[in-house]
Amino acid sequence: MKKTKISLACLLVIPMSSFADSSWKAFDKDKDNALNLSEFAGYKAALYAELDMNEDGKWSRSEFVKGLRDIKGIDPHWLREKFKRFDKDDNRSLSLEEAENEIAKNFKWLDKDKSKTITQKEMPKRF
Ligand SMILES: [Ca+2]
Ligand SMILES: [Ca+2]
Ligand SMILES: [Ca+2]
Repeated sequence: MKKTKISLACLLVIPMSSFADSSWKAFDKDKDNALNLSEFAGYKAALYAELDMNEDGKWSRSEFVKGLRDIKGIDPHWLREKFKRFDKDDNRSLSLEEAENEIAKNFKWLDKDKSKTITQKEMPKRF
């Protein structure tokens, strides 16, 4: 299987201003009102960087659940379920690889018409 390469590791070292203030539109580099995979990965990487409180490049369950609840107002019960699904090796921590996998899967899932971009219409409200 060909692995989609997203350089999340590189993106994480970019200093981020507060994620809460920026919408996905800030990551739409070519301004076509849609996110391609690399733009989407940039968006997600910024969000994940914000979640990693102790900046160890991994996400504990509490960082993931508490962070997304505080930033996005997402239901913690739902987040815990999500974390369990993301955490493939079940060590209660998300690695970069696990996060990258999820970002690629998430992108595919959101791209309903398989156009390889996520348009404004496909974008979930909470984005
Ligand atoms: Ca775009
Ligand atoms: Ca961490
Ligand atoms: Ca894990």
